[in-house]
Amino acid sequence: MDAADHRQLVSLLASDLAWLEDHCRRQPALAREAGQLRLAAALVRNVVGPFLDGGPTAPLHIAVVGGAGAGKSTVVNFLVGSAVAEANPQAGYTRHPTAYLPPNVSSGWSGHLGFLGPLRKLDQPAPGDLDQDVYQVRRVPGAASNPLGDVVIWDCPDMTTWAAGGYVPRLIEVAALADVVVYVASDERYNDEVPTQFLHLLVRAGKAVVVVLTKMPEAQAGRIVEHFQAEVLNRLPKGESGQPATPVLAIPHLPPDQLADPAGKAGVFRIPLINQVMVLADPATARKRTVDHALQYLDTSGGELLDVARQDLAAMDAWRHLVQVSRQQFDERYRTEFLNGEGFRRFDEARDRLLDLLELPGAGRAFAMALFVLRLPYRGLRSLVEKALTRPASVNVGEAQVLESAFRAWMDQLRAEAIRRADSHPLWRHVAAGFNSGLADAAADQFQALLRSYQVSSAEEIEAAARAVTAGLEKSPASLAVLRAGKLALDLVAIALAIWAGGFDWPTIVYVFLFVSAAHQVVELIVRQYVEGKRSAIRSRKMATVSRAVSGPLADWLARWPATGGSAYEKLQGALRRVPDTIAQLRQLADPRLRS
Ligand SMILES: Nc1nc2c(ncn2[C@@H]2O[C@H](COP(=O)(O)OP(=O)(O)OP(=O)(O)O)[C@@H](O)[C@H]2O)c(=O)[nH]1
Ligand SMILES: [Mg+2]
Repeated sequence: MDAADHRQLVSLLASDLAWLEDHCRRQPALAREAGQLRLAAALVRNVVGPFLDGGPTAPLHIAVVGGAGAGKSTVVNFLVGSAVAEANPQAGYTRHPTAYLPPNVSSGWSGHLGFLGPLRKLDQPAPGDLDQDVYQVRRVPGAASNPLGDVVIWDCPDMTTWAAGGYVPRLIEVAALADVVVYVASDERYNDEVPTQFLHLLVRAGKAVVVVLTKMPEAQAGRIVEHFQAEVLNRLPKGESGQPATPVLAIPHLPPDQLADPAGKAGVFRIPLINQVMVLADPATARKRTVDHALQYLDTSGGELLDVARQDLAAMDAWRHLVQVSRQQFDERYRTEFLNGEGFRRFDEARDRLLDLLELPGAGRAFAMALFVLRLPYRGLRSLVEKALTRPASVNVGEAQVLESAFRAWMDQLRAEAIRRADSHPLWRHVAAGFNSGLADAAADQFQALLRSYQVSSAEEIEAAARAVTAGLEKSPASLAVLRAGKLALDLVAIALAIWAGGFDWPTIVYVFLFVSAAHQVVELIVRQYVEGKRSAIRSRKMATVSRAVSGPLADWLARWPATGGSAYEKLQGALRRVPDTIAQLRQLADPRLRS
């Protein structure tokens, strides 16, 4: 496998994860999952990709994260050793990441393709509250080199909500990049829900984390650290990351002159922080650990990341199933309410024409007429019996009418089911809302268009099938002659039998009437049977045509409807299939280099 291949894998995985993230972002209830997917994609782009590309393992990246106004920018200043970052009393001031490069730190690490995703590097310095998808890099002036060595220190926007589409993903980008994360929480708000969830996510993602608690009175520092360990860190699911315990430090509330001089007047609080970070930012091992943990996290949480998609797929499957079941009911209704009652009278005419054809033409006409006369009493009797036996034909409702009412029932069923299930998944809510805003009308338009083109072809089809009953014989004089001869033979046999049975006596007349009628009845039965076969064939064909040309395309249209924006269903399925595969392949590519 060469460089191009691993780049392809990295961009495939990143774009699948990005697509899933976008899919979650459209569902407000899945904001947290969207954040999780963003972290996964950013790990792929910012950590795994550059490593497989053979990028340098230095400088290391240290990201400072936490809730709004927690003291992140203040902690950045402690890490850098001078007041470089804008600490601002307005909580939520910092809106895009800023990288601080202490003296002697290498640059040129930002050139990797896909690095920090959509974040654009600013050419000019800008205030920290610039709310755009950007990041800036500031070289720290001064001669003293940083004890942390070759590190980039990132000041980040706050983590206060998962929902924000704007600045939170910027923070997640940098957190994913980081080799060490410094998590900052202030004394009043160290237990806030969303920052805590984010901390848990970072630890589970295998990040090396140092916690800094800020702004408490110095005397309470020990108690608050203990409380934080018990209440926040110990709620982490155990054994998930295989990480050593997360260190927790305190920087108490300091006067402004100490804040302004972190390396001097506040040195007593800075040194323990620097020491803790140095342990984790070991240049020999830190980057490999970052890559290894990123891949491990992707590997083990891949299933969980995809759960959102699985739920959506299950909901879509349920919707598709419902559409198919109700489509079958539509077809069934057409069969019972129209096809089974429809006589297709054109076939009665075809049957009479076929019987006519079997009669002798030309010279034989007189013989045929004679037989016709002989059969008159039987005919009269039969039509009397038929009239007595058959019930008046029920009025058959027109085809279009049946199809239209079956369509309305179909829509009613879908609407009712969507409303019933609206609380179970956003997809059903989406469908239910659709029915309130034009889905039924759009479906009706689809249906009418399908119906029109079906009706045109259907009328022609019946006509052609009815014509085909006799067309074959009319075109083949030889077969017609054989059949006529057969019928003639049957009539002659009937007459012969009558004479044989009655002798040359008066009962023969009665026998002739009877036998000739019976012979004709036999022929009529055969013809009737044949035409009935054709009639039921046209029934099946019409059923198939309605299914293929009307209910099928309409069901497809309906099944696709909730997946707004094209083939979302197929894309979800594709992503579900590919993501675990791609992760495994990247793992295989990275392993030899991680071990070397
Ligand atoms: N007096 C005093 N003020 C502090 C201390 N730590 C932080 N502050 C102040 O608290 C405010 C917020 O601190 P920042 O470091 O800007 O917090 P932040 O987390 O970066 O905030 P955002 O970027 O707005 O989310 C600033 O006005 C700081 O000066 C401290 O120890 N003593
Ligand atoms: Mg700040």
